[in-house]
Amino acid sequence: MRDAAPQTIYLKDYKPFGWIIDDVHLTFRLHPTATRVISRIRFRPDYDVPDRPFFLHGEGLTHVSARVDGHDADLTEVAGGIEVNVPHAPFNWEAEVEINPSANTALEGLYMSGGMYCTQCEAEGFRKITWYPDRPDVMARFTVRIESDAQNTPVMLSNGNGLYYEQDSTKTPASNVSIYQDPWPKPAYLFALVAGNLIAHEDTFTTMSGKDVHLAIWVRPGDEHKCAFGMEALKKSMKWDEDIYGREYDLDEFNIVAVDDFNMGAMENKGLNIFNSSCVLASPETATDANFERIEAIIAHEYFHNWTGNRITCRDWFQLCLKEGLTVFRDQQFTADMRSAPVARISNVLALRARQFPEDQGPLSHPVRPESFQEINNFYTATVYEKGAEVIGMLKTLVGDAAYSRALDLYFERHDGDAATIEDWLKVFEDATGRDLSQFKRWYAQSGTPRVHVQEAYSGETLTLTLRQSTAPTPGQPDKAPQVIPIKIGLLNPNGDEVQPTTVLELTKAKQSFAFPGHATRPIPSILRDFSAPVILDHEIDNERRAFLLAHDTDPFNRWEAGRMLARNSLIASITDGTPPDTAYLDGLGAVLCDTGLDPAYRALMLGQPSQSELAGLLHQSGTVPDPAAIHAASEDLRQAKATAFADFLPTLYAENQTEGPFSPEAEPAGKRALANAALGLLTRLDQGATAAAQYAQADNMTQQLAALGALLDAGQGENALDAFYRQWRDDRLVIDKWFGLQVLHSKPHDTAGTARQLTGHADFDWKNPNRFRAVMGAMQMHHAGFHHGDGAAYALLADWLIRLDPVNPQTTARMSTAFQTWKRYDPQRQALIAAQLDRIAAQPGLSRDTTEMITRIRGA
Ligand code: B3K
Ligand code: ZN
Repeated sequence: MRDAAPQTIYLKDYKPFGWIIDDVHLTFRLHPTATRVISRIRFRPDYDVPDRPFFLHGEGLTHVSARVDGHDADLTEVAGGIEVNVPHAPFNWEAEVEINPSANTALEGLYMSGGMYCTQCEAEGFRKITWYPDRPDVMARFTVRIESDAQNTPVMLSNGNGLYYEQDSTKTPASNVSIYQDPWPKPAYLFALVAGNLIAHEDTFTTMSGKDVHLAIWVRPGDEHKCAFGMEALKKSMKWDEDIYGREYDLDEFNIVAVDDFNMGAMENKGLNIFNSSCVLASPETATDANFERIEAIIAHEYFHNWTGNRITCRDWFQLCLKEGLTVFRDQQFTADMRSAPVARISNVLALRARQFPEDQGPLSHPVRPESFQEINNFYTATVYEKGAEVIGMLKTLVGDAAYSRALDLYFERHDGDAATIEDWLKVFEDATGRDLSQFKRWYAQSGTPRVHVQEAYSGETLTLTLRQSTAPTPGQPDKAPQVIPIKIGLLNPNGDEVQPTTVLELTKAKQSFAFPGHATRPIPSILRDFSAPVILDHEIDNERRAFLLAHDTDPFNRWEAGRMLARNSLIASITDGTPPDTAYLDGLGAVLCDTGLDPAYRALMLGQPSQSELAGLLHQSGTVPDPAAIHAASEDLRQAKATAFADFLPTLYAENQTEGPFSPEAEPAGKRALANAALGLLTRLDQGATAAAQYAQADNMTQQLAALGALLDAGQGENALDAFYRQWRDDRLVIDKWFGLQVLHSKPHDTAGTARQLTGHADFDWKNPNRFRAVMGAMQMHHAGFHHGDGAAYALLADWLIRLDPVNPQTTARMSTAFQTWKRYDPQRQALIAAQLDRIAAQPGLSRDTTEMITRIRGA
C-alpha cells in the first residue's frame, strides 16, 4: 500500500461518500505485534449521489484478505487506501488485516501504552486499524468483539454497552472475550478500544428520566486513589448538561480510561473517553489546584461532546469548530457555574491572548473554519477551539439568552444523528430568531484579530462614542470586510456610580457612532465589558482614567483589565525608555489586594502582569522590535517594585490566605492558595526564601509544595529541595513531569537552554512520552527570555529534538514547532537564527506531512 503524498484538501471540493453503512462488525484478535482486525460491513448505495469508484481508506495495514459478497475482492491499492470493484447495489464486505500496535509510536490508531492497548482515531486514525471510509459523514452502528489470549488483558472495553464478557485465565493461553455494542450511529473517529490490566473506580448516575448509568474510571493498579475528583467532575457535568441544555446521557455505561502516552488532553470516543493521565488523575498530594481545575474542565468538555460532537457530528473536518468551539463554550459556561464566573472569564481571556492572538497575528493565522489543509491534525488550534468558543459567546450576546436556548433546542431536535455544517448551525439561529446572520458568518471565514478603535466626544449632555474596526491582512486574505462585533459597555459617573448599566452596541460597519444623551456630567465609559468580542481594543485614555476604572468599574472583567493596562503601560515605558514602575498603578493595585471584600482568586489574578511574550507581541504591533532581555528585566523590575511597595502588608496577605483543615480543591480554598502563593512569590524577594523554605517543609499538598519549590529556585535556594522533591516523587510520572518543567521555567535566561539540555540527558527523560517531552521542551519555549536568548542555543536545541521526534511522533512534533510561529517579531539576528533552524528541519529527508506543513507555513514566502 502506498502512503498518501502531501496533498491539499479544500472545503469547496467536498463530495459525499456515496454509500450508506448501517452496521459494522469488528473482531479484534489482540496481539502486541500482530493484531488481527476482521471487519464485516454491509454497504448500500446512496442513490442521491452519482456513482463513483468505491474507495476505502487504509494506512500501514498488512492486508490479509477481502471479500465482496463472499468472493475475493478485486481491489487496487491507490494513494491512502484501496479502490474496490463493487456492484452498484447493496453488498457485504468482509476483510482481515494485521497491524502492529507495539510499533505504533505515533500514538494514532491502535497502540500500546505501558503494556495496555488503546486507540486514538480522531481525526484520521481509524484508517490505521482497518479499511474503512474514514470520514466523519459516514455514520454507522458498531458491534465490537475483542479476543485476547493474554493474562495481562483482563479488561477489554469498546464503545457503547458491554453485551458479553468471558475470561478464562485457567486456560493456557488464557481466553478473554468481550463484546460491545454501540446503538448510536457514529463516525469512525469516535471508535475506541482499550485492553489491559486496569482497575475501575466506579459509581452510578441516575439521569433525569430515572435511568441508572454505570460510571467507571479505569486506571493502572496503583492509581486508584487518584480518581475520586474526576468522578465527581463527571457527575457534575452530567447533571449540568441536563439542567442547562436538557441533554441526557444515552447509554447504560460511561467509561473513562487514563493513558500515560497520549498526544493531547483527552478524547470523546462514544461511551469510552480516553484521557491523558495528566488530565484525569489527581490527588491533593500530587496535583495542583490548577490541575484540579483543568481536570474538571476537560472531563466536562469530553462529556459534553456526547451531544455536541457525537450525537451531532461534523460533515467534514473543515467543520471542526462546529463541535469544538461549541463544546469549549459549554465547558467554559460549566466552569463559570461551578466556580467564579469573573475569574473563569479572565482566565479564558488570558488563555486566548496567550495562544490564539499570536496564532491569528502570525503566519499560522487561519479562519475558525479553515478552507484548506494538508494535515487536519494541524488544525486543532486555539483559533478553532478558543476563538470558535468566542464566536458562540458573541452569538449568544447578540441574540440574548432566551433565543440562544431556543436555537440550541432546535439544533438538537433538527440535527440529532446528523453530520452537520456551520451553515446548519447558523440556520437554526436564523430560524429561531428571525435574524439575518450572513454578516455574522464572516467570523467563521475571516482570519485575523479585529482592532476596534474608540473615540469619545462629549457635548450638550451627550457622550458620543465613535467606533472604527479594521483587521490587518493575514495569509491568503489581503482584504477584510467589517464584522458584526458586539461591544458591551457601561457608563460610570465620576464618583463611581453606574449611570448606564451594561448594554450591547452592535458594531457592523467600518465606522459607527453611538450616542448616550442625558448625562449632565461627562460619564466615564467602560468598554468591551466581559471581553464581549475577541478583538484588540484601542482606546487611548490616560492612566488616571485607568486607575479610576481599576478602583470603581462595576464590571469585574474590565476592572481587572484596567489594572492589566496600567501594568502593561508601565512595562512598555520601562522597556522603551527605562521609566521606573508606575506608582499610581502600584497604589491602585495595593488597594485592590487589601480589599478583603474581593474574592482571593480575583485578587490573585490582579497581581499578575502581562507575560513577556505578550509584551513582545504588543511591542511588535506598535512597530518596535522587541528585545527579550529588556522585556525580562522590566518584568523583573516591576515584580521587585511590587514586593517593595507592598512590603508592609505582604506578610498579612500571606497569613490571611492560608487554608485550614484537610485539603479541598474547591474554588474558594484554591483561590486563597492562589493569592497566598502570589504573595509568597513577592515575599521571597524580601526574605531570601525564608517563608518559602518554611512552606516547603510544611506542605501537605502539591499546590503548596510546588509554589514553595519555585520560589526557592527563584531565590537561588532550591538545590536541596529539588533533590528531595525528586527522591520523594521519583515513582510518580505526573509529578516528575512537573519536576522537569519547573527547573526550566525557573532557570536564568542565559541558562535555560543549558538546563533543558542537561535534563534531556536525565535517565527519566523518556522523550517518546509526549508529556515528558512537553515538560522540558514546552517549558523551554514558555520561558520567553530563555528561549529567545541571543545565543540561539534554545532554538537549536528545540530543532534537534523536533528532528529526532518527527519520525517517531509527527503529531507532537508538528504541535511543538509552533514555538517558532512568532519569529518575525524579533530582530534580524534572531530571525536568521530561527530561519536556519526552520530550514534545517525542513531539509530532513522523510519529514512527516504534519511537520512539513507546519514548518512551511511558519517559514512563509
Ligand atoms: N476531539 C479531541 C481532539 C482530537 C485531536 C486530534 N489530533 C479532544 C477534544 O477536543 O475534546
Ligand atoms: Zn473537544
